[in-house]
Amino acid sequence: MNIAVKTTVAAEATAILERLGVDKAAYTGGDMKAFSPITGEQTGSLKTVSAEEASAAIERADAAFRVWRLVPAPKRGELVRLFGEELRAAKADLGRLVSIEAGKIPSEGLGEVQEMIDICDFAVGLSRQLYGLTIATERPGHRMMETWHPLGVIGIISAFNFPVAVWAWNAALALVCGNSVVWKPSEKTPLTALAAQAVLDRALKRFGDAPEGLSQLLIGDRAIGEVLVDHPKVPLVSATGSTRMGRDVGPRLARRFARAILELGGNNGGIVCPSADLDMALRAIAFGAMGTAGQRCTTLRRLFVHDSIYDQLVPRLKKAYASVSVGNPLEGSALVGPLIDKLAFDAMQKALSEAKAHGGAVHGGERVETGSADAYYVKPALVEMPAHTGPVLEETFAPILYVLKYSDFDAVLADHNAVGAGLSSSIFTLDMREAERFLAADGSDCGIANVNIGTSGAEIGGAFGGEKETGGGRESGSDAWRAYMRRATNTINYSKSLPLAQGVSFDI
Ligand code: UN1
Repeated sequence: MNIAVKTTVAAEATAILERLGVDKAAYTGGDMKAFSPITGEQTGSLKTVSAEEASAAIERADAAFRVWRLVPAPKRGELVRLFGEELRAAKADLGRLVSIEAGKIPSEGLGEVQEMIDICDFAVGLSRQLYGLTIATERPGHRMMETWHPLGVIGIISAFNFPVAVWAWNAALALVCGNSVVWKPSEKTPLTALAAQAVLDRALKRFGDAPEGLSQLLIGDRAIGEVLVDHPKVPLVSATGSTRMGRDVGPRLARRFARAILELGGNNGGIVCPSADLDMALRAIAFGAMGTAGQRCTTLRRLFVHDSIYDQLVPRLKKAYASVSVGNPLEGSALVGPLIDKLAFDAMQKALSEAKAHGGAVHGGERVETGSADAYYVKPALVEMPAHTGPVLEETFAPILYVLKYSDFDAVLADHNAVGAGLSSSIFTLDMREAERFLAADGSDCGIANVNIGTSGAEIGGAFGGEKETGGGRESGSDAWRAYMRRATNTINYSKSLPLAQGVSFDI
């Protein structure tokens, strides 16, 4: 198959950066090259920071934190409100840049910016709701309460697949919670990071008197991420990426008793039960497995289909796979854009040959030529597997959906949970016993468990994250904000005596 791809993305990226007010010096003449997966062409060369500069940035952020923590939270919310306004104004440009740099189709590029706007709205409301509890005390004339205080410099390490939304989840909460932010974005998507930071800088300017250095961006490689992870003035690092990365970052943070929010791999499963609405399931599976070219943490990777409906669902699914449009996300109506790079393509091909070696029947998965040697488009792959084994047990960050037949509900639940990762999961059923069981303590072991909805595309209002090798962190909605603050328990004695807790007497 041949798809013509116009080689104009670099020029368009530059025009967007100029419109968003990014200093040209930041993305020209530097030592880190940026590329677009759409054509493989270079889109910029960015100035990187040294380890010393990164440390100095953290020190500045710490100084900013000491001022910002004393600003009343609703006033801090005003900064995030302005950020949301600036994002609304920049949505088309920033969404387009996400498409250019991460290869997302337009609605997903725009959706990513919408996710940033949504979290800003959420955080603004939160800025008036950073509640603590008042707790009954066992002593007369005493009061006990808890107070939530700002924490410090929040380090953010983000991945290419959500190059700006995940940063915004963290930054919006961190800022209303009274913290400063230092961000190390993926080396694969640095231009989007420059653009997002420029949008926040605009809000900071309008806000007026925020301390200098409140939100900073560190363009650099892994060594710069390590500075953030090891720096004693960074009490929390929120890191999104592979489980391998988390295995390094987690213990390093633990060694210095810093907090971690780890959002690592997902090997997300879906179960289609006999009573499922198959039309609905089909659409949800197609988006969950092929959307974003299989490059979401929440992408559907394992599908368990009851044997009584296998022959109704799977042929329709195969048809959808065979006919889905793959191509340049900036032109026309493709639903599946490129993989991020050659490494991703190679990993996909390796997983597919392993699947074949384990008896899998592979449909799709081949490269789609575009005329650009350095762009990696693929047909999404549907792989019918005879058993839950081999590559099925690992996350491969590419559009591969392993399809398995099941007959027993308990056995399929066990298989569903028998992988390292525990991020997202879903069940398609109209039988409330199955639905409730899936959500129960002995059901899905994931941080996200859905009924009649796919595994991906979570709203920001819920806490986002997963268990086991996904890292256990929670970001975004619900009470995820608590991780960005420190809790103090305060007991106040307004009586004239000093009763000790637990009835202890100590009379001197
Ligand atoms: C990720 O893939 O890293 O639930 C984040 C979703 C998006 C976020 C995904 N809201 O698919």
